[in-house]
This record gives sequence, C-alpha cells and structure tokens, in this order.
Amino acid sequence: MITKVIEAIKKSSSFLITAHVNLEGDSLGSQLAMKELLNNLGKAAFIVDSDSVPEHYKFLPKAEEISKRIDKNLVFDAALILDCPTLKRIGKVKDLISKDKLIINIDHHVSNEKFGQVNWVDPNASSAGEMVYRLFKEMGVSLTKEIALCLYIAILTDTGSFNYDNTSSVTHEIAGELLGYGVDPARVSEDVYERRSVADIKFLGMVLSTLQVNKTGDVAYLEITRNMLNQTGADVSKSEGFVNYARSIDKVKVAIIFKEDLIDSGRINVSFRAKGDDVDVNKIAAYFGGGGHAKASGCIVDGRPDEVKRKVLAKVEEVLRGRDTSSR
Ligand SMILES: [Mn+2]
Repeated sequence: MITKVIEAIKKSSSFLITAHVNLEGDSLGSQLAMKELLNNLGKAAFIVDSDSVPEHYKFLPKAEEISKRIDKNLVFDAALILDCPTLKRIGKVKDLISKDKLIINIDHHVSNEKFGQVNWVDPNASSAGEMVYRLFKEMGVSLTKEIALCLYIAILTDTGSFNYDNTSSVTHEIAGELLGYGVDPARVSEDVYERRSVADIKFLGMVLSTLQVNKTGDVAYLEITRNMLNQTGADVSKSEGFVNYARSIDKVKVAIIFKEDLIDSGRINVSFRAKGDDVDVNKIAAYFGGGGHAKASGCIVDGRPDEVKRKVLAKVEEVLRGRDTSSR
C-alpha cells in the first residue's frame, strides 16, 4: 500500500534505488524520478543497477549518476526496488542488500512476489513511473520539467506509446499534466524511438527474416541469435519492441521472441506478447518460472534454441487450444 511506502520513506534517511536488469524506459524513468523525490525530502539516495544505461536512454536527466559499481561498503537504510516482479530480477545488485536491510518493493507486475518488508504492488498502474508520480502527489513534492520528463518516458514506453490496454483515462490525465511542465512529446518520441543506427535497422531486418507462424496463424515468433549481433554490430537493448512486429500480424494472438542469452549459451530469453483477451501470457511465462503481465511477459528457459522453441510453442498451443492442464 502507498501509505506503508510513505511511512517507510519517512522513517529511513538513506536509500539504495534499483530496478530490473535490461534497463528500459520505465525502470530508468521511475528510478531517476524516485531519486529526485527522496532528495527533495532531504534524504540521501543513489541508484545502482546491474546493467548499464542503454545508449539511447543516456539523454535522460542525470542518467550519468546511475552507477553499476557493486560497492559492498555502501551505507544505506533501505533498498527501494522498482519495476521488479522478483528479487532475482535486480541481478548483481542483490549482493548489496544484506538481510537486515529494509526492502521497499514498488511494482505494477501482476506476477510480483511481494519480496519486500513493504510491498506496494498495483497491477492497474500503467507503469512504475505512474506509481512514483502518485508518491510525488501524496507526499506533496512538486515536479520539475526534468522529473516530468522521466515520468513521461516511463509511462510512454510501458504503454507502447499509449497503445496497450494498460492505458486508461488516468494515464492520459497524468501524461497531460506532465506535458504541462514543458515536456515536448514530439521531441521525446524522436529521442526514444528515432535515434537508431544503420546497424540497428539491419539487425531488425535480420530478426524479421526469422519470422515464423504456426499452422493456425495465431502464433508468430522471431529469433535473435548472438551471431546476428556480431554480424551487424547492433546492441541487444535495441531489440526492445521487435516482438511487436510479430504481434501486429492480423489474427495473431500470441507473439514470441526467442533471444539467445549473451552470457550463457545454454539458455534462451523468451518474451511473450498477447493480443486480444484469449490468452494470458503471464501464466505461460509463469509455467517456465518467469512472469510479467497478462499481455506482456517473459521467462528464461534452459536448453538449446530448437529444444526451447519446441517446448515453449507446445505450451502456447496447449493454452490456446484450451488444453492447459497446468493452471495454478
Ligand atoms: Mn514497468
């Protein structure tokens, strides 16, 4: 609950802020805004993330202050974790959080495991950014253009530019208010979506050429191999959103992208997107130990690429044909 979060914030004086691996718009925007909120309340706060800030998000205000250093001597009272359904998702930063630390968990994933002492999980929120916005309002801290920009990007990216069904009138009202602080939507869209390199577009072309569709035409999937990254010189963070090309095909209900893990070749990162209300892909991801939202989820599956593909596709077919026996 938000009130418990506010209490916990008031009680502590120094905070470690972190979010999930594979940083994107929501995790970055919500963390940067959170740090400003805490600083404005006279608290010490620093952001440490397991992964680096992707090149195309480095324009975010104070993004350069985000550290990757796992310094075991860091002193803080509470760890504030944003946009993470499980504690494991924070990656190496977990090593900084000893058992005695207070964990404040703020998230909007329906699959959240409530791993904190204080948990505020709201699956109806469009984004972690929207939840941080609510903290600003509840705690009476005023926004600036820079904070508004961070929150706007969090909301914009997590709603697929206000296209997904986590978009509500509230989302638009908040976005409208944020624009009032001087955020320029055309400029933001250019910064976030239109600063691709030639290598990125060639990479996209290569990924699209792997497109396959099942016999019934309701499952479409794409593949990313390490080889493609080596060949094009592209960076894997640029594949955010590629899965939506598979989802955009008429009659497709489930779109999947299989990404070869960059560190461990024996595992595949699988992302799911659902279209329409027939399939809850959070349940499919959960079957493989992952999670997320009903319309967007992910998991990591151990095995060779062809083997993982076969297993995952079989499960998706089972759910689609209503033969799912694993509901839990
Ligand atoms: Mn999010």
